[in-house]
Amino acid sequence: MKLTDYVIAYLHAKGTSHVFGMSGGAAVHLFDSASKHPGVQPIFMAHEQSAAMAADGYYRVSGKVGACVVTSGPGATNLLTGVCCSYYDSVPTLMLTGQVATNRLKGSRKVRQVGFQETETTSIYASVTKSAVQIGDAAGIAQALDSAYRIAQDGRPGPVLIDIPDDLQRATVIPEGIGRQHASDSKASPALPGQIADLLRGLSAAKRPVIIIGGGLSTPRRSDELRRFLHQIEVPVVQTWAGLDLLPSTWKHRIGTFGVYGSRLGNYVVQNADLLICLGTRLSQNLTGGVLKDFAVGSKIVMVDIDAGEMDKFDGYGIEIAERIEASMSDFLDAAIPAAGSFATPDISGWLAQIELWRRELPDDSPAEPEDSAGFVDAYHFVRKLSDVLAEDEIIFIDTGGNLTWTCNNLQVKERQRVLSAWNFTPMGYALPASIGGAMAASYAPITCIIGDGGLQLCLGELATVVRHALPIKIILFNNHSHGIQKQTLETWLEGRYVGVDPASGLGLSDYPEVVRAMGLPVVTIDRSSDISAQLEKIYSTPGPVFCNVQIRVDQKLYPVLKSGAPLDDQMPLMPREKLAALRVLKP
Ligand SMILES: Cc1ncc(C[n+]2csc(CCOP(=O)(O)OP(=O)(O)O)c2C)c(N)n1
Repeated sequence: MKLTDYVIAYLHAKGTSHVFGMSGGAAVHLFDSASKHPGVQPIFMAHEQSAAMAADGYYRVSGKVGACVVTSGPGATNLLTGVCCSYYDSVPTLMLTGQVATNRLKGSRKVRQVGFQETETTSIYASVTKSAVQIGDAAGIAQALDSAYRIAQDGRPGPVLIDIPDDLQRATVIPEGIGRQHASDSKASPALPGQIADLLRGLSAAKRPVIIIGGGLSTPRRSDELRRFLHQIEVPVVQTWAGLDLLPSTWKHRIGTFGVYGSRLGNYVVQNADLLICLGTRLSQNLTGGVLKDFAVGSKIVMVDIDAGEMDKFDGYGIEIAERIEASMSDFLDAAIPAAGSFATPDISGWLAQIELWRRELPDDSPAEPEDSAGFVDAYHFVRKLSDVLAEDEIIFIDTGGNLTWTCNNLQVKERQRVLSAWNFTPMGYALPASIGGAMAASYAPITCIIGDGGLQLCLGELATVVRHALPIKIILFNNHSHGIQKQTLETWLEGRYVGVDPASGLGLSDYPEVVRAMGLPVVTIDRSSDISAQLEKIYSTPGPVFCNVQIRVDQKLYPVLKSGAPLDDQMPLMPREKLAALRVLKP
């Protein structure tokens, strides 16, 4: 059997149904094999970066390893930004990169290149994959694929890469072990039941407990088990953005988001807690704020994480993680659900009353229903209207910048919706290619892609991919004719001196509706608030792709937001100082 046929058959046996990529001299055999296999469809993208993002989106939607095939040199290097998205969000993907033939590899010779486009792919990717290997002979492919699938998914998941020299791709291999199952290396620690018993005892004794849930509960996804656990313990829950879709917005004890761009209520709850239990979140700086010693000062912090390094990293840096439970979310929940059966619910009526008081008293930063001024719409208002229209099981990919912030802070998440983004790497230009991968993973189920006009420029070519496959993606462009988030950064830090953030300060932006129409997509423009609902109804009842150009007000701010250096409960726009102090349970 030809080696590339073996590779594709292996992917199929593991449940990977699509390979995303672009052709090139060192990738033709892999694509030829994919095109001949009835169960693996090659999807040709406009850019390899997009292919890696599509593979990432494919996993987030299906839970199956996403795969890419690209050529050597520039094909391989172009994957980098997409691979980083997967690495930092713990998404298992498999990158298959072509390489020059083994007799053209430079080996130990003191030169930069021997073969055409020769590039040391594995060393480039060593720091952003769990494993990056080049096979040295054809027989090595079986072992390389076995290891790749195991490593990608075991422990803390992440991307892996196999570099395959061109001559080996054409070699013959004996088709052994295709699809064989491998026992996982992961085993729950024997200490886990005792640690969970301690955690539940602590929770029963707490006066102001809070559970924080994050993206680690989605890689792999454990939302059903999480809900079962939360039902049993009934304490307030705050979410990171990556954990936004783990619970519907109507969940009884759901508080909302917290962090630098999080909700004021979420930040008050976290800052005033006496027990924080962190599940599937590494407490990034975007959550804690920049001054770690001011984070949740009166709280005991318990963290459950598969990666001990994420819990130990705070030692000596201002946050004390009092209890560290090293476990996967699956192992933790499998043990915690039965243990919580005999849980003694704490009396937290005072805490719940305090939260209700904050809910009433904290300022609402999203503007009220705006006047119907023709020419633009308010982003907060638009997202609320969009929430009404989106289906119960809609898959929503969001890019980065203001559009991400406005959406995460205002979307009313429904029962089975998915809300997805490259949370930790946040490159512009992610949402559209990831939506393509998601659409393939969900067998052409409807997808909503939210993106800014800056982000769209980085992946514009992928609109051709959407058209080519008639993918039912509703692309919602938050068109504020600028890099909205960057404008606000410059207003905060450089007295509003704009550089390279809008056309007047040096940025080139196109007439997107015209460009997109020329690329073959239907375009609808929304530019007055009274039209939003009717236009959205029309868009969402139209089958296939639709591009929705939403004219967002150019001066739209991202509020509330924390200025670096401030404690979490002191977001901008700043509250009167007396009110800030009066609302704090714990006085600094
Ligand atoms: C590839 C990449 N380059 C630069 C940045 C820094 N950055 C973050 S958001 C942003 C502007 C985004 O503008 P736009 O997509 O129009 O979104 P808006 O904030 O206006 O909603 C920039 C330049 C980034 N995140 N990714």
